[in-house]
Amino acid sequence: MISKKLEHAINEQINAELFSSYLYLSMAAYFSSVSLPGFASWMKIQAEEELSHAMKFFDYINERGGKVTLKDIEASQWQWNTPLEVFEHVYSHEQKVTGLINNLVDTALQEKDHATNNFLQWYVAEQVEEEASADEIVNKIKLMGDQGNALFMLDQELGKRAPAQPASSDEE
Ligand code: OFO
Repeated sequence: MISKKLEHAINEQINAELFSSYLYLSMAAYFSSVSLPGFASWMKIQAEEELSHAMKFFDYINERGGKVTLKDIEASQWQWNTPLEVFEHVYSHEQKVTGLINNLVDTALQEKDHATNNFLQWYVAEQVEEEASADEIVNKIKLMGDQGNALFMLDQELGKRAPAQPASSDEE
């Protein structure tokens, strides 16, 4: 059975993952509004991935005999000025999430809950990927510029992203 302290901390993280999903969906809406369907599709897939991260925590709490409690999700920013600004926001947001996951690992270790520590390692690895992919896109936009042909090509490239795979428990 999971401790009350960890149950509370993971419930907070479910909220943070749902907020990430909400934020990326808002970015998708922004890209649609400025006629960049490839960027919008990339963000929609990212929003789905975040939802699957929340669900993986949801299932874990239940599996460990805890109780999921869902709270209000903070409203997301909805306006940005350029694609570069959006992806810099994604990168800094992911760095923040990495900090939250690291705090969860610290709590699991303090509680001597090795099963939860083991479960959280999937998220530790995932955050490395999430930061790297956001950083890569930031650098590409900086290199190519976010105007005219370069923007069109980037939009085509991001539109090729394959749909999110569910973050199921058997991936661990
Ligand atoms: Fe859930 O990984 Fe991004 O935030």
